[in-house]
Amino acid sequence: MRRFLVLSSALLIFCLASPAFAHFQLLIPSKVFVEGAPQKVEFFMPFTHPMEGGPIMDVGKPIEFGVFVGGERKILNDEVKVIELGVFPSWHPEYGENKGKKARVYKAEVMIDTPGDHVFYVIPEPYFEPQEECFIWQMTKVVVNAFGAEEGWDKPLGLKAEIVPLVKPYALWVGNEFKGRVLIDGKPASNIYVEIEYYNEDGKVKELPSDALITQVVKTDEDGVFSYVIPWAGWWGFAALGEGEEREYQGKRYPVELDAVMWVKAFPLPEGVRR
Ligand SMILES: [Cu+2]
Repeated sequence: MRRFLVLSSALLIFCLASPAFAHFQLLIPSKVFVEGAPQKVEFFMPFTHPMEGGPIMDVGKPIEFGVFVGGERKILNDEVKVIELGVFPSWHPEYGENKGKKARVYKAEVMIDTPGDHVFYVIPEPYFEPQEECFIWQMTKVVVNAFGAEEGWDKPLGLKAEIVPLVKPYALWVGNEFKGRVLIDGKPASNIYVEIEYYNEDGKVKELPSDALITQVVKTDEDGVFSYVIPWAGWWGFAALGEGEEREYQGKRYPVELDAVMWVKAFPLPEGVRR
């Protein structure tokens, strides 16, 4: 599935006005549950268009990668490694500048040996999007549960922008509703867009009725709360689009789209009850 892109810069006003081209910071763990014995969990963190299966945007090393467990914050920047994946394909609007360029992707490996919810987060480097003339800055979370101790998933971490789940985020069946509250600078973000995409790993989804279905969109209510019913199994990303402070780049000031992102995995229905 590849979109046919006819983008004219005149049509693009700035980040918040163009939800048709959604970027997501991924933070995908190799497992959601650690059980039995201490285990290593690997985290994959490309900045990409997950439903379209690419391309991967080239970004600098994350500002911070870490975990909250038992109310304590552990910074794990030393575990973050860079790998290079792919090049920009010609259909992507940023192709011109990036022709033939390899995109950097970050990975981390973390040993989990204590019980409790491990709320992992990444604060990436703000990404300058030349087509939209703005920065995209996505504070991203995912929860790994260890040894059955279910505590911590619903606590805010105090990130600049964050989704605080209102549903236990690692126990979702297909068809369950995922619900969260968006906080920006600690305050509920009302009436903002939340973009939702499936992580189309291995190109499982090949065709869509329209490009409109690449990204689904819901809005937060007065209290910053949004909800979404997950239609099929796999990893789903939620990106609540906020507004940050302007940032300077090559002598000019640009708007910053400050987003709160969270990843959840929906499990297929158990065999005996599947329709
Ligand atoms: Cu892009």
